[in-house]
Amino acid sequence: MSGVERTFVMVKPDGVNRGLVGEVISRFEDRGLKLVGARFTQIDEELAHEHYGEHEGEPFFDGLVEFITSDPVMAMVWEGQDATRQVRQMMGETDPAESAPGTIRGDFGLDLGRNVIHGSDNEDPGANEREIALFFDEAELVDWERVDETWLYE
Ligand code: D4T
Repeated sequence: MSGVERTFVMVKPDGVNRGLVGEVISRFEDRGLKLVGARFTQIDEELAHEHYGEHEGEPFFDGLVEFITSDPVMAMVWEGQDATRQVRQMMGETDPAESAPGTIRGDFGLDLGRNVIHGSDNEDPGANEREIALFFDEAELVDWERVDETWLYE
């Protein structure tokens, strides 16, 4: 087993309201990724600004903050080989309209501003660790072995 890492994933308020939390968790579980942290929470303005700080000043920023703070999110940490990139592939493109069927956004979304899920950017080194630290204390993350782990990795 090589390149095992942890990545931050969040079902956004649209996904929570549409009852997609279980579906999203199932997809990652079925793939073989391991859930090591989860928190159902409502993001406040301060955390929204920290999390989406790179977009401050963009025309869509205020709407994005209003949306992400509007209702609960399901914040999670998933672990596995190449987890950050694999999760991004399973999510699809930022715009659901450009996302392939079979991806989460391609199966469950239509609009850029309601794209169901967030996952750390695999092209931004350290994004996963930075985002995990924003939402979780180290003690909230669990080290454990899936019973099928020896069948998931060579
Ligand atoms: P997130 O961060 O939500 O996982 O999305 P991505 O990583 O795939 O994409 P992003 O950071 O570029 O965009 C963050 C968030 O802003 C919304 N958005 C984006 C929007 O409402 N209008 C826009 O024009 C853009 C570019 C969607 C995702």
